[in-house]
Amino acid sequence: MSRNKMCVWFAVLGFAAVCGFFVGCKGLAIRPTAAPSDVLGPYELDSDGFITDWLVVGPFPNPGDRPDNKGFHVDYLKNYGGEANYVPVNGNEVAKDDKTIVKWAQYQSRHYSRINFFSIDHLGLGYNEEDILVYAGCLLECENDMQLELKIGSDDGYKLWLDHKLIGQQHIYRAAYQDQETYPVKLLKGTHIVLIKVDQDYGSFEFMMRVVTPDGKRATGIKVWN
Ligand SMILES: [Ca+2]
Repeated sequence: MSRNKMCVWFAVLGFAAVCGFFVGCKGLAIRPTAAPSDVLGPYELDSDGFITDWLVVGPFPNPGDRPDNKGFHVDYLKNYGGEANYVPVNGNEVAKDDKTIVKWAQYQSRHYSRINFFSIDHLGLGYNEEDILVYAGCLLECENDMQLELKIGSDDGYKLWLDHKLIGQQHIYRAAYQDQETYPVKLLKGTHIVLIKVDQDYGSFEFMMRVVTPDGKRATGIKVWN
């Protein structure tokens, strides 16, 4: 075989190997950007499958009135790659449009499935503060490939990204109840990034998310990292 032909074959084989790698990785989560020592956890889902350990950042403005508070459509992470590309990391800063800085920090809800944003000290929210929104995120590590359901309850609306893909949104005004929406997902073995943005018009301000099997049971073999 001539030298030129060999070069062509090496190029073809190299291309095939790279394609095979990416096909094999399809659906796998992007690895966390933080060094392992900076990632908090692991934590367990609670007895009903709720995620109780989150990184949270905010608040951000959500001006306007029902039915269209404006912050819902504003990407407050646009200077950091955008909501769809974002990886929450404990301690990372987010500069707001008014030049103030907010930081991602952990909140652990040990006794309640609801994540009540008014209970999160580092958000510094006033009593029943209105017209705001926050982001929350975590990593889910699956020990095997799993068919699961993510079930959400929210007050008020939300956008939900899984591994940088917008998988659900509700621009809505309501009280939060368990399992208001269900999103079936197949999570492959590895680490997956969950990012949710919850907005607030007035009144209570909270959300809840649980991870269950298709028959509604608490998922096993999942660890939560912050
Ligand atoms: Ca509300």
